[in-house]
Amino acid sequence: MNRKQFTATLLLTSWSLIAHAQTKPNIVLIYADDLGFGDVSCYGASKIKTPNVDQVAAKGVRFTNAHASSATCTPSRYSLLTGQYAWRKSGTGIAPGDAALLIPTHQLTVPGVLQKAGYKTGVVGKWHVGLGPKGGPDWNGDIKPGPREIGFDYSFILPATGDRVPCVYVENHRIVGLDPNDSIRVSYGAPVGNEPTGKAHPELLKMKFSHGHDQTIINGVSRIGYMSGGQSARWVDEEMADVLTQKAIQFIERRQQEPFFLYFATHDIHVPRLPHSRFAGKSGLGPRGDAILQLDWCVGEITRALDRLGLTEKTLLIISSDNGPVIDDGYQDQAVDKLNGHKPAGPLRGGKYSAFDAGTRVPFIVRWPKQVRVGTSDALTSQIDLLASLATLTGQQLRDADAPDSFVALDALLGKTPKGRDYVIEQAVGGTRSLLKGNWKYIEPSNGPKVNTSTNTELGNDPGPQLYDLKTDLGETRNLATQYPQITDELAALLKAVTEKEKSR
Ligand code: NG6
Ligand code: CA
Repeated sequence: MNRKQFTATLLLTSWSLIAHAQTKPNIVLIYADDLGFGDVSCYGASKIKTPNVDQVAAKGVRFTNAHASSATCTPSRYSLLTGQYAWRKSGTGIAPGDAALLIPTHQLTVPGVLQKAGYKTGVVGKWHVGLGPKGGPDWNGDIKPGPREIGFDYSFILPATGDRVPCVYVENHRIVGLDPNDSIRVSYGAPVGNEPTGKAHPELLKMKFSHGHDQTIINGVSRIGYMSGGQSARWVDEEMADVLTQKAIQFIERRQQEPFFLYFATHDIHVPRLPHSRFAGKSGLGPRGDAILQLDWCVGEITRALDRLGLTEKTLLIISSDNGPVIDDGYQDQAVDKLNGHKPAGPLRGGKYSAFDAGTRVPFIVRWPKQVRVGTSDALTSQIDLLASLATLTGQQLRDADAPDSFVALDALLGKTPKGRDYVIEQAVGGTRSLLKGNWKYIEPSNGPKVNTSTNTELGNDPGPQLYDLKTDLGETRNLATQYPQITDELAALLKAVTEKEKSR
């Protein structure tokens, strides 16, 4: 090879390396649980500091109008993973801990499409979209189908939530640390075994329940559901963030040579809020604030690991939340008393469960050094678009039936255009839907309760249609439906049209 040829080869190689780095970045999605629009300092929280999240935002795009698909966990995660509105599929409401896998194994998913693009894919953390066949999984045997059957090469998960049994980790197909001589039983119906419940033995609790959460006591905390056995496999809530973060970093370390996708679904800041003693008492806002500090630490551990491995520039990092904030979600953890002026929802109305915007408008940050336009974006965006967008980013074509409600929003996600989706549909608990378009928000009529009296959340239900101008009234205080009947009807018709078709893409 002469010098000219050598230079040409060198140029070509470095060009293709750059091109490769551009099209096949690693993708890390840190998906917090119940983190509100106002819960982190880069979104305006002043009573709590989240330096690690803020640092990601400072080098990325921070979205002010980004939405989870639903105001609760299961439907949000279902939609994020499949690119299909959860309300198109029955049984996707908040799932019990023994629900069967909600995602059919033939359906295209975010990890599935990335697998096709040559990625190694992993999920670490909260799952909550069901496991096993109809009737639920065999907890003592191979737990499948699950993450591995819908596109993840590796999984280390909490089957449902921190407050639901079984309180064990599942790695790939098996419960971690399960002693075959101490088989585990799980029930969401009649009690199983004879372990104490919170209801019968509140004196045994280290954190008392405020509503629900009065069944089997695990690690001093009573849960939703009954379980017995599996003693050696039970998690310790205070160690959970450490365990999950370590597994997430191990996944990154092992897969660093190939493009990887990591879905790191933290337990924080969901109940029960029992952060490690390193964080307990540190925020001054009680365990809810301490859990935010712990979440921020997790984010820092991931970004430091990416730095250490030289992967930061090759990694598209997303931080978001599955639904908005709730203060008392079933345990007496001082969250209400110690709020100290902190506003978990920021300027928004409602919260987790709600049709008002705090239910689904969540922090959403995208960092990809040298590829994103750093700054703030007001583009209307939805987590449901991740599937089509990441497919496009990695050169994958979708078939007609795939990801029926997922649009390619790559330029918006990278902060390159302020133009986002034309409209966004959100779903509250109980099914009430809203539609956002431009500055308007329409909430469909519903006879559901106005307030969840246990959590003290305004649910946004009303028997008549609601219309808000979010540009002048972000807090949704003035219903303009009677003043603007034509706009109300237009948005209602659009929602109806999207509902009647099988897909919106
Ligand atoms: C509710 C639970 C709440 C929480 C929620 C699911 C009661 C009284 N409340 O039913 O504590 O677990 O479900 O939260 O049981 S989510 O973030 O996973 O959607
Ligand atoms: Ca949640």
